[in-house]
Amino acid sequence: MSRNFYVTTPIYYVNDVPHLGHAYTTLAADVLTRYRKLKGDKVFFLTGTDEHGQKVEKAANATGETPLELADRVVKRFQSLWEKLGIDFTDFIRTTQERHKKGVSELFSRVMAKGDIYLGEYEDWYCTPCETFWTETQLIDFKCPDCNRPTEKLKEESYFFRMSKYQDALLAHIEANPDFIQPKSRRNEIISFVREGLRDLSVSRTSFTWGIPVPGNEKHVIYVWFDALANYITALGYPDETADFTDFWPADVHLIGKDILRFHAVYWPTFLMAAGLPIPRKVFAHGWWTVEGQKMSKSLQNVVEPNMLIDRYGVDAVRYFLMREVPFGLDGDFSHAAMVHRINSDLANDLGNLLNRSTAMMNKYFGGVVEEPGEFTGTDLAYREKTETLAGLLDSCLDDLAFSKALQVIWEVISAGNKYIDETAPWTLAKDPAQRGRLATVMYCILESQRVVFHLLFPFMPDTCRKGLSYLGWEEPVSERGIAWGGLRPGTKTAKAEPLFPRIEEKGE
Ligand code: ME8
Repeated sequence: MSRNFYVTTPIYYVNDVPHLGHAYTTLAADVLTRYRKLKGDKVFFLTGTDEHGQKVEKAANATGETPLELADRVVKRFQSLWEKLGIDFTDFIRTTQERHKKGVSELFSRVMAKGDIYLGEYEDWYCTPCETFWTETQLIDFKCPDCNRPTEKLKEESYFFRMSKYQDALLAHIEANPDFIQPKSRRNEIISFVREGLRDLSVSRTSFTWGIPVPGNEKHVIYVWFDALANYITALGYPDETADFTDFWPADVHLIGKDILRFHAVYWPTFLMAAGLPIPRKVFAHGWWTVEGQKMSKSLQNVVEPNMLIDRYGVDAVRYFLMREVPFGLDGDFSHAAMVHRINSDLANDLGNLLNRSTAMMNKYFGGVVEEPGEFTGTDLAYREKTETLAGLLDSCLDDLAFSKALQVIWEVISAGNKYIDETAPWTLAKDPAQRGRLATVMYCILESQRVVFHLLFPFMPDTCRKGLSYLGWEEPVSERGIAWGGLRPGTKTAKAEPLFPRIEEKGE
């Protein structure tokens, strides 16, 4: 049954150009989107940029641009990367857009009208890179406990959100909805954080001006996280009750990195409770990538630039690697050696070689034309069954956002294909004219299993799968219909495949 599905990525700060971490979350959202669409769902996939706040203002000062000039320049870098990475988003929101500013002001006003935002005074330690206030006891050597950078003491008049009021309701919600915060280890962290007690949250600043003014008191700008989190609803049209808002809110899943979980699993739900709006169904925090064993950082000059990776290895190899190498939710390491190894073993050897040898045999034995299969033997049936159960396995992997596991189970069918060829030995059958019917059946199974695989792998590697399907003579667009066994019609003309992934020389080979 078709349903509506709403997936989001964080909106990325424009003080920095896109790196591996940004590409990772956005890619995961894309795979999920393409998978849900393949299953016939109506999907809204939102990404965008976070353009307000002191961090962006400071970066603009440093480059001599206005914050908006900086944003206009950097946003293009994100948008062109998403195009190159094959990201199929529905909408791209920029927090400097009118629609967003209007929605944020309205959200702020409504929460204030309810009495949950009040004017007070703030004195605490601020970490600008994290855009976060800390109490003195939370600091470690007066440095930010999250990023270990220096903090500064700020005292200012500020509006406060009565977050404390929602502590019990939030805890009850988290406890009643075990899937709300994932993975589980992260959920436990949030539960302890909330249990320790929620303080009211400063939600305005007077020390700089680059932000959305507080309605009715223009001396203040709205706190950048209040502004940013609201993107998930302003993009749907909030405060207007648009069709998108009705169809897609609450979000099915907010995909984020582990460093911004508290904002999404504590601040955001309490803002929504105060505004009388439903809470997202799931917040999933993925892990962080290190690079060749080291933390990725500008000062180490080891920031992995996704454009460079795509130019070097090709878009689908990068998509495959990022989704396959590390279970979603855990930290992982990027290295060129690991990338090249995956390309050679999984993509060139297993996937590419299977298509190659089977289309070559088709050409040789049948002039590339698919023949009517005969009766299936035990080996054929086992191979067919392995192929047919794949769709169900993938469903459960993707429900759990287990992207790596999903690719693993797809690869089991690909390996089964290579093994099936070795066992059935078409080259031996081809020598005996009496075995021509048997050969046709074997070749049919080989092609048909790959056709199903290319459908199910499509969300991960769309270009490769389109190519693969066209070698198999499959002209229809990729859709749920194509997942079922038996789609390949006798008479279809296949073509000998060029290698999908040429091998790359491995150091030390
Ligand atoms: O936090 N590995 O934006 P941002 C994996 N504007 N992910 C990484 C990473 C790494 N090495 N480094 C960063 C913001 N990330 C806010 C979001 S949402 C309402 C506002 C991830 O550009 C990080 O975990 O600093 C985060 O999810 C994302 O990049 C965006 O970071």
